[in-house]
Amino acid sequence: MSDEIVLYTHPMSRGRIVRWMLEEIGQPYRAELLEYGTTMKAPAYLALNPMGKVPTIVHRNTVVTEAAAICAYLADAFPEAGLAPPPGDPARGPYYRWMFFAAGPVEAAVSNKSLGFEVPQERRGMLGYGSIDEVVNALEFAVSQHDYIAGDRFTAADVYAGSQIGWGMMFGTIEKRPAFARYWERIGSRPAALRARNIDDALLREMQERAEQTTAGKSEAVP
Ligand SMILES: N[C@@H](CCC(=O)N[C@@H](CS)C(=O)NCC(=O)O)C(=O)O
Repeated sequence: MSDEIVLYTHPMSRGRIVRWMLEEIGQPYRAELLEYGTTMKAPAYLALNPMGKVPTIVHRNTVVTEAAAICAYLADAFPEAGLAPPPGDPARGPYYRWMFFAAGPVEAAVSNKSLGFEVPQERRGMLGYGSIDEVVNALEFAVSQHDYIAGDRFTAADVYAGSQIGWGMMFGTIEKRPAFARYWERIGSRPAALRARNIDDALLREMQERAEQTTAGKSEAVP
């Protein structure tokens, strides 16, 4: 059984959330970069993640997919990092609450909004997220109660929900409300968040340069 943590990712993906989490826990890890549509859909990777999506981690023969689940798993596997209130701690309630809220209603509402899908008023009751406005209002409530989403301490729920908020504001799917901007300022500039961002930005530049060189090589080869 290997103690090594392997992260399967792409630098422009939800894998960024997990890299941030890994940088927060401070354990060594190895990243395996996959390409959209090719290595991500190859049998070897589908055996780990039948969705053919990133991120996935493998640790001690355990495969974990789903960015929120990976964050929660890592927080529990490395309790010394103090990124999850322990079972029995009252803060475990809001920790679960907002982690699941971000992985379910927020993720679905934001994805649908970015696709231009509007939920008809009379159908809101049957959708887990109701409407994007209700979700964003609830999220604003969540980040306005304390400094962090589960209370007075930064946790893995901030990595996951905070990533949704930071990206949402950047891509225009979540309004830039003052409460979100203040929250993002508190968590998005943490040293681990900056390290993770720098690593993925550099990898993305390298991938883009390689792709440009390949395209240039191909067009030069055309007689
Ligand atoms: N529910 C998954 C979503 C993962 C996901 O959609 N990843 C995208 C990149 S951000 C992906 O791998 N897309 C490739 C594909 O579907 O072919 C999670 O939270 O980890």
